[in-house]
Amino acid sequence: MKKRALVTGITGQDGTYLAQLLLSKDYEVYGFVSRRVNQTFDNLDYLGITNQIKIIFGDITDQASIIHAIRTSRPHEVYNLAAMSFVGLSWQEPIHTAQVDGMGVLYLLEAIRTFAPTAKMYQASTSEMYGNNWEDDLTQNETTAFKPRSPYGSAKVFAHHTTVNYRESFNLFACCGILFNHESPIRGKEFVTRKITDAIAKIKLGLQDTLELGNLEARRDWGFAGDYVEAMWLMLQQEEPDDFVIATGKTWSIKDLLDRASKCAGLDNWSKFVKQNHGFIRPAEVPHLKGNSQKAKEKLGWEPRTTFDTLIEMMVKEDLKRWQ
Ligand code: GDR
Repeated sequence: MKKRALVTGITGQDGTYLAQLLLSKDYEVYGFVSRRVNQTFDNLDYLGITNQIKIIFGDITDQASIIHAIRTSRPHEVYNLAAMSFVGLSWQEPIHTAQVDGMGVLYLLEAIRTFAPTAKMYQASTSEMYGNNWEDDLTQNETTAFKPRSPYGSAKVFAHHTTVNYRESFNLFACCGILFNHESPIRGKEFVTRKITDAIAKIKLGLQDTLELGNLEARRDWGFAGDYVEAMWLMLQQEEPDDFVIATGKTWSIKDLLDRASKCAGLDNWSKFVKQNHGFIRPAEVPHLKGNSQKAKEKLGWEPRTTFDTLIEMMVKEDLKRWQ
């Protein structure tokens, strides 16, 4: 019998790579899709897997639709990747963000507890929950206290604690993956990596003159989304549910990212075309992220395979191809 997985947020970057992974493992994959948020299947089309997914329309803030999805798919595994995932927007839409990223998770947990109590659940937690907190060695791990700096981070902290609480109270097999930034050629263009690789490709080809960015000093731990979805799956294959940091253990500034992306496109000096736009500076910034994923290495046997240099090169090459 095939295993069945229900993936919320399947049309996003992570949902798409995860669906590809699950299909390669012979799962029956159900995708929970909101008609209102994202009606396109561009990412799934990009990987050529759209017609292998069973789509169930619904919304993570509409519990009746979640129950319908759970009862229809009868999942062995549920991956909750549905979210308002753009941190910058969360200051403009704080209530919507809390409803989707916070309350949505509670609706899902309740539906699983009631209608599929033996299903295993993955919750997409995030390094944004740490805010401006780190250990003495400047890394964040599973025990580092959360000090979120955005409505997005706060909503995710609520979702994280609620997931852990349902595990401890009702014995649900629920795991939180605390994923640090993870990117790919199908990353949304609102995120800084893809914004930069897309613009650099266009500048290289003479289709754009300038690139406007916010804070160039922030540091992030960037990995490849394709590697990170393997960690999600591994968490649900363990004997016991647990929470894991998934990261590369390295950190780069936006300036480092600009250096690398320009070099990949054969552009010599990004300061000629990059302009600072204060509109992209956040009301409160997370200055430094560098994850310690030692626990994932020891317990899941997971390690990132793709280096930062390879990742950025992959993204720039793909964007050059798209605009040529
Ligand atoms: P982040 O990703 O907020 O870390 O969350 P993002 O790429 O949006 O920002 C990274 C850093 O770059 C700085 N920055 C800019 N960011 C954007 N988007 N646009 C700009 O013009 C710009 N200029 C500078 C930001 O200030 C920030 O410091 C991502 C999301 O995928 C979350 O959903 C996820 O939980 C975390 O990663 C892990």
